[in-house]
Amino acid sequence: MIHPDYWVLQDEQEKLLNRVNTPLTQPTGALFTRYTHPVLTRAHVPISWRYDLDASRNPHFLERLGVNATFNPGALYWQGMFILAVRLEGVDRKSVFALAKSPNGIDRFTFFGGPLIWEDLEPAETNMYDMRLVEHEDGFIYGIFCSEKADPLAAPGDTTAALAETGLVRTRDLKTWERLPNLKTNSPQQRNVVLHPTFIDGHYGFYTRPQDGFIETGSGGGIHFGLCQDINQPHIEKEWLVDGKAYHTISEMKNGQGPAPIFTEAGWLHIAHGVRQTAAGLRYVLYAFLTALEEPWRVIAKPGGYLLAPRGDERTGDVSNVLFTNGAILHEGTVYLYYASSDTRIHVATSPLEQVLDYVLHTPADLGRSLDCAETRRSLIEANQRLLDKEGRSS
Ligand code: M1P
Repeated sequence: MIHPDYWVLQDEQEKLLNRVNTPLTQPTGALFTRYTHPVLTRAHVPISWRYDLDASRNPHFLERLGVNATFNPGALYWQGMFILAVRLEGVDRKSVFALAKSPNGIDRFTFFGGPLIWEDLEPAETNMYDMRLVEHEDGFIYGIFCSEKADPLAAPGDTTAALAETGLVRTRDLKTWERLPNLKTNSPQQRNVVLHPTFIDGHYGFYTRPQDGFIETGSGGGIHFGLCQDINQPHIEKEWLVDGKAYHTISEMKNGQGPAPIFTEAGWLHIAHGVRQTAAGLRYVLYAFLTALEEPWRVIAKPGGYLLAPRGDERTGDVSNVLFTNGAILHEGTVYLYYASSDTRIHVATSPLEQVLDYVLHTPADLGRSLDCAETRRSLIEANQRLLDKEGRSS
């Protein structure tokens, strides 16, 4: 018999799932519209995925398989639905992937189908997370994610050293998933690897992030690009720099490609994350840049600074002061950016593509030095003063 508390929880969750998500009033000039509520939290996870509903087996109706957080989703517009491939982290710290869908991309996201499962090709793999969903020109939908295991070269007794590689799966129907071997590169570790959606001279293109260690990128770091001939035995021989980390910028410590870039007439639109060190720990913000259509590794425009940084409640969570994105959708001229705050919950922010391109193409670059930045600001002030002198209201 179903435990009676189930119906109480079910009614509560029903209200949450049907809650309307209204846009927040933005300060004038804000690039993206944020929304009142996160689109997905752990409270959205179906009750039957967490509780044993049977009153005889679970008389106190305890949550048997708790969920700690829902974050860092890949995103795809597919068959009229906004689809998210969510990182669903159990209280046991293992992440699994689960799909959620919404008819409008802003609210009414519901999980469906249960956690994704495929052939276990990598038995040493302990954790999987941060899937990018990419509809490739070859007809498959790919899931590219971080495949993590204990570092086999860890010093005796070190139970924290980890090794990050790139896992790959593909599907045509979001139901049956085929696991491919992990991507091989010449870098000791990789995270934030993303498949480019089109072929490059008949090759698969990948944005990579070579790194020496699990957290520190060391001599590696920076978003790179590499080509792979055979996706069934994925291997990249050579990686070259697309957008590097740099001293005293938002990406001083590291950066990483977010979703696969979005095709626009002006170039490939990239949204990435940049990480800097602060006295309170790492700070993750989101930034954008544009690359050439024929050479998606060549940056043609890069505004200075961030486009979205943690704000209000977004600032706190399991890993505070973090915004991270690995999912975005361009639908009917609007960019839907799915981002997680502080490794805890998922939000959406929207902006007309035209506005995002204006931002990317016309925002001054970071010139790298305070005095040069002062000069940029002084030019703006002087140009504005000339305009105000001509047209301004007299007081
Ligand atoms: O905790 C913040 C983020 O840290 C990692 O990103 P990066 O490799 O750039 O440091 C990832 O583990 C990501 O999942 C996480 O949100």
